[in-house]
Amino acid sequence: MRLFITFEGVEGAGKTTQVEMLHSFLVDMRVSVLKTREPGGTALGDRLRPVLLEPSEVPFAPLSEMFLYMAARAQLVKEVIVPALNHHTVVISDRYVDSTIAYQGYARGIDISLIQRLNKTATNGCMPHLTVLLDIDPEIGLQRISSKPLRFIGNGKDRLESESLDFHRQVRKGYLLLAEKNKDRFFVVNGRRPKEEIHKLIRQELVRRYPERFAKGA
Ligand code: T5A
Repeated sequence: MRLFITFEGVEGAGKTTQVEMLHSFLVDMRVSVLKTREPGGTALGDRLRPVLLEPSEVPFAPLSEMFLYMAARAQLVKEVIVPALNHHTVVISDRYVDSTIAYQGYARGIDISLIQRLNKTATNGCMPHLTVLLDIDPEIGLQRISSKPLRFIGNGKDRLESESLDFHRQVRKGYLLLAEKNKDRFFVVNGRRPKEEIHKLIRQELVRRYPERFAKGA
């Protein structure tokens, strides 16, 4: 069975935490599983990641930013995601196509249908079967990551984290609209719940969707 799961949400929503928890759970169940992230996950993506995230004195043109994310994605899909899915390995990705729609589309203002077309080209139509949206007020998410060790010079925040609160509110709004439009694919969880509770809800959702495969370990 091909299964591709993505995690989405605003900064500090808890995506990486839940990716790790789900990955460990599936490894314990002896499921062949691979976790990756965007931007990153390939040699090219890992080189693009600092370009995209390090604070920059010169603002990026929104289209340049979008194409860089798309370039990292095209490489990840071709080099990692599709080969893994072809080997029936479950793939879990920390961010994917919906991030570009939420950030570069709803928040930066690039035409959504253009992003959708480019996403389709970059991924060759490889879409997630399940997208977990960890929904949280961006103020809380940004508060959570502010306690992380400083990673960048200046205020310690990356280029996107440094955007205004209004920008991050647009991102959240965009995600909620995407979830509303793609009800079958999205599973929306309140990101303010305790980590273990969220993990349990995600496992329950997997059992609900794929009982033959996951009922035993839940
Ligand atoms: N981007 C990305 C675009 O603009 N367009 C795109 O197309 C793509 C793919 C990526 C940046 O790039 C942008 C979006 C991003 O700005 P990143 O460093 O990968 O940058 O940033 P994030 O993916 O946002 O990762 P973060 O680390 O900021 O947030 P997470 O992964 O959502 O949160 P996590 O799990 O690291 O948790 C943060 C803190 O909260 C705690 C954790 O212990 C940790 O301390 N926590 C909880 N606390 C209380 N309750 C819970 N339920 C908690 N869950 C986690």
